[in-house]
Amino acid sequence: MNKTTTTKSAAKVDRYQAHDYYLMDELLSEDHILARDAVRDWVKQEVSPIIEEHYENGTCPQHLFKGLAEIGAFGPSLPTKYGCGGMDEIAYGVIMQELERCDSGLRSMASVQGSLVMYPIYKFGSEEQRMKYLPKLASGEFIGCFGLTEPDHGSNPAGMITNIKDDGDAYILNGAKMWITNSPVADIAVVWAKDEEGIIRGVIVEKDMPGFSAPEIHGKLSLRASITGELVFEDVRVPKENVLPGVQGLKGPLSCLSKARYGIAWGAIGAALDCYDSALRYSKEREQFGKPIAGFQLTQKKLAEMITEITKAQLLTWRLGSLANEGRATPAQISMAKRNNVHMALEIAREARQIHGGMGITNEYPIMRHMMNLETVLTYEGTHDIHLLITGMDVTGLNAFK
Ligand code: TGC
Ligand code: FAD
Repeated sequence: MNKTTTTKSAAKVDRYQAHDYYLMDELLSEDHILARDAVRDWVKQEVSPIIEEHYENGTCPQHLFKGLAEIGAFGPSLPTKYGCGGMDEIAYGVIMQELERCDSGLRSMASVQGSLVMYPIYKFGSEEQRMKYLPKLASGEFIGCFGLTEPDHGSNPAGMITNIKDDGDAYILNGAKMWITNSPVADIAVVWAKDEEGIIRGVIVEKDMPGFSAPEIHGKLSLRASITGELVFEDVRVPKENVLPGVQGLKGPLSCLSKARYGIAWGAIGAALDCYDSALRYSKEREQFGKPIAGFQLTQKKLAEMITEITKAQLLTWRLGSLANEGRATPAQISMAKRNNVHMALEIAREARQIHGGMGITNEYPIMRHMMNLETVLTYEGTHDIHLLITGMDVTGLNAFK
């Protein structure tokens, strides 16, 4: 029988069972499975019991940064020399999937740190910058954030107005960034700004630099367990040694986005799996008209279509991971997977909500939380429509953005 009242903050028992309809686990190496299972166990023990409460309260479980570091979620595919995992892109993917199986905000904590902060420092930073920041970010001692989006420039970051001006041994940074995951709790921010020639450069801003503030954005009804803020720069003096020397132009931030979008493609499957798992269990336990609702054809249609879509997304993502390991995954291929998998997960959340009936809208089940989170995931890292236009341009050679 259903509980008729919902709990405000009771710890939840995580009943998740993994689903692997096409035996995808057979494609994973022993290392992948070890990494995946370590994250799965940690999530069940440390995060599942508290995530609903943080989501409801709109608080970020900041103590989890250390735990995420311990399970190797920060920069899993970056070199061990800098305290990172030294694993391949599929290991990175399966880790993101297990995190987002619990909550998209949890995956965000890891993907911003690893793909949007550590990756650009590794890829475009000097050896000194790498040694200074990467081990501290990998261990969770430092938290980072990534500033690209501005109040008036979201889908079109090339229009940014945040800028740096030469001032001897430093640059003077002015401007503002909006919707920045982790910014109010970050020790450093990788910020993209235009120099005096209008060329986009990456700079590392440290939290105690005078003129820098990171106010929290309140009122989010999605991704509530993740903290989001602004970045405000008022004549911030950034030493020249904090400029990333290895890249100029929009391809700098966009290549970080490719790395993070790849992680989201994997992660969204996790959210879909959790919704499917909950719907399958509920439909076998819930009886109406004298039998489990799983026995009705219309419920089976929903469940069969869910596992079909999940399996298609798993295969797409597996192939993308193989290409990424060979350095052959194109930005457009990554866009296709991000767009398809997030949309798939959102549709599955909606179907799963129906299977749970009225209980589907309560905090007894993770469905509404996933659904609300996925509305953000559909928009950040490039909106659903922007990714469609990337695919459109890739197949036609014609740019329909402008
Ligand atoms: P465009 O002329 O197409 O490209 C400029 C240069 O960049 C190269 N490039 C890429 N390189 C690597 N990876 C990619 N994905 C790339 N996309 C493009 C391109 O080859 C070119 O290189 P070069 O050498 O010729 O200079 O640029 P555009 O201004 O026309 O813009 C294209 C567009 C609209 C697709 C792009 O601006 C875009 O992707 N917009 C969406 C913005 C976005 O995704 N923002 C995300 C902000 S970060 C975030 O949301 C974090 S959420 C974190 C969390 O909590 O998980
Ligand atoms: P807009 O760009 O204004 O788009 C509004 C609508 O117009 C969308 O539907 C879009 O698809 C459509 N549109 C825009 N251009 C076109 C076009 N050419 N053709 C057709 N349709 C178009 N950013 C960061 O830099 N760092 C972060 O850490 C970060 N974290 C985030 C966390 C959260 C919770 C959220 C909500 C956002 C975050 N973002 C971050 C910002 C995110 O990347 C942007 O919200 C996203 O890129 C869209 O920008 P926008 O919100 O300004 O929407």
